[in-house]
Amino acid sequence: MKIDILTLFPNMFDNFLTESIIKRAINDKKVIINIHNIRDYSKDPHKKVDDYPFGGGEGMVLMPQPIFDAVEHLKTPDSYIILMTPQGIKYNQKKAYELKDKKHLIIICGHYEGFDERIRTLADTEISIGDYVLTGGELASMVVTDSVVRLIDGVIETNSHLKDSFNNNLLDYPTYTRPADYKGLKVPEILLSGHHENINMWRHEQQLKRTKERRPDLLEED
Ligand code: 6GU
Repeated sequence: MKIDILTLFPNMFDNFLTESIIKRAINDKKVIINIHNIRDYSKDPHKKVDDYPFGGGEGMVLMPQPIFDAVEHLKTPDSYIILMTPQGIKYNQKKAYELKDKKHLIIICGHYEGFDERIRTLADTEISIGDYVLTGGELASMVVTDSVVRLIDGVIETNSHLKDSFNNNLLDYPTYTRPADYKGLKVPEILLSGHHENINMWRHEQQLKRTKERRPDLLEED
């Protein structure tokens, strides 16, 4: 998979790309991630990327030209174009699985107070990562990228993500490691029993219990 990210703040991605699982996935050639500075595509002599809103109002608006040109430059028949915006469809694990099967993602990060409405016509989908406002789409694009890359075959053990919270709309079961008794806080007896069938049943019960208590909304989703 290839992921091209369009941003006004490319440095925000430095640590994201050079640590942990994402770094390994890139080194192992499971994914190519390119960060593009939207400003590099500006045709303005001063590399301007935003302007005042028609009709007046607060703040500056991202102009269409740099983004249209960047997308035109990067787009292929395999591209799936995502616009990060708080007005998008709320992101979840199901959407992550859908995106994992795309060959090429182009992710556009909105910034400042907004972007020219015509930029929307470029996008196949608009994604928000939740009901709160960020200063820009950069962190949101990293959230989406991280959640998709870890699902790519061979990036982490498949068994590991099949048991994740939100597969089958259930939260994770509790896990423990040594010691079996820490300051009087004891590991449930059943996990020390070595009886794998019972342990699996217990874990499934715990998932249901937790989900009912903490996220009953998940049990109503399809
Ligand atoms: Cl994608 N962008 C911004 N600016 N804020 C957000 C968001 C995106 N998702 C949730 N809040």
